[in-house]
Amino acid sequence: MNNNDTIFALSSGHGKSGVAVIRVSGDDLRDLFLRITNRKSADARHAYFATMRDTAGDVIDQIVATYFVAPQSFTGTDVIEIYSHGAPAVVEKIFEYLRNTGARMADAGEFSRRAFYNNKMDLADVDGLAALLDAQTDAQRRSALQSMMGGDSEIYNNWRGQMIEISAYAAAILDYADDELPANIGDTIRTKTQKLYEEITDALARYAAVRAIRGGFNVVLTGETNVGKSSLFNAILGANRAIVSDIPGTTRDVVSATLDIGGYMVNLSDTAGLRETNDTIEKIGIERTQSEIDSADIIINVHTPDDAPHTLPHADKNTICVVNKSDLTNAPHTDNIIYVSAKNGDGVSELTNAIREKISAIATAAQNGVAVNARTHGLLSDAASELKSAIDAPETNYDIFSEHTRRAADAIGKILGTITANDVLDATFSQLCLGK
Ligand SMILES: Nc1nc2c(ncn2[C@@H]2O[C@H](COP(=O)(O)OP(=O)(O)OP(=O)(O)O)[C@@H](O)[C@H]2O)c(=O)[nH]1
Ligand SMILES: [Mg+2]
Repeated sequence: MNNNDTIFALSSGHGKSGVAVIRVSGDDLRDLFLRITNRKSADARHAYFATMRDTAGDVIDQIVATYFVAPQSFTGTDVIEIYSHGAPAVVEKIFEYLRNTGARMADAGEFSRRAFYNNKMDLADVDGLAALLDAQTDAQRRSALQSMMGGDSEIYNNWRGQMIEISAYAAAILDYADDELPANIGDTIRTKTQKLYEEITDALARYAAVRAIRGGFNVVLTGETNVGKSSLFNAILGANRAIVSDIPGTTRDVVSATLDIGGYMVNLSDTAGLRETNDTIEKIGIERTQSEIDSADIIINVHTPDDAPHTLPHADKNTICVVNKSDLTNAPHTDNIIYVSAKNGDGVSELTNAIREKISAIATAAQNGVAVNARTHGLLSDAASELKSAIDAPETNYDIFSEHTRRAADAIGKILGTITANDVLDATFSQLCLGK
């Protein structure tokens, strides 16, 4: 293990910038640090101002550099951070310098991989870090930070610890006499297993919401042709994106745009209006509308004053009922229906507020507990089904009970990377960019 070749990468963003951060990781980088900073001695975790020179003595740049001594660094190895001017030519010159010392460019995620091997991070933390680097909205930032800072790992470790203990007790029931074990141990472990099963099923149920926070909430405009869906789409966006016309059946393809509503990322889609049609292309459009509806987190059902529902058509909690073209009528309003006019902008901000409220309600439910992602979803489902099999095992068969709870613990171990295969590691780290 103790064989970390020296790697480097640009950890700050690419392109022209005020300052660039170049990170170097390896075993015993003290000499390299002294050469870079042109010093005779240096303390760890101090910022040193220096004039960095190449081997010919020509100045590369004026820099600030810091030396982190293992294990007190991001990777757990020795680390040097060089803060130079952000010009691509400066960065390239520093890379050349480092290459000449025998260092090599790091692979994507290689710093985090070292952090993982040196027990600085587990895989749940790495998932959080990847999500944080992708965060575009405040809600994404908060959710990712909680995972990255060990919030999820704590819950997973706790679950795994309980499962291992339960499995051990179940095995002990077979091997020990009753009076050598805690009273009612059989009942106790069954109750505990049931509770764990419920907690994990709850976490799985929050997956859709966590996915929406991380990837954006899918909000879909639907309704009959010509009700003004495309007009409303443009009004919400504040931009003329979708084609509007008085010809029914104008929109064929799904038109989507991303926007920030109250700190949440929203993927808003305009769809083909629903009607009976013989037009082949329009039919395909309507099929696409249906698949958008299937993957929607929130549906906006658009009507006009002519077909305005007098009561809410369905009280689905994730549907918003809208009557558009409110400029054409003075008819009294019905509760819980939002009246808008895409034409003059009336009610559009009420509609955006309603979308935000629905999103907040979904997001609040997802705030507590682990941020289930695509990788962990499968493993959590495995854990849940093992626990279910344990619960369903015959009262007398603690052998089977012990085996299933142990397998559940293994599934959680895989989430943390305590038990893992190389392909899982490759997939997890490669989602990170260079320099992380
Ligand atoms: N008076 C009035 N007319 C509107 C309003 N919103 C849309 N319209 C008009 O209604 C017609 C249809 O608008 P679109 O936005 O194309 O309707 P759509 O629901 O997307 O229609 P399809 O794509 O065919 O399903 C156009 O002539 C719009 O100018 C509104 O708030 N008030
Ligand atoms: Mg349209």
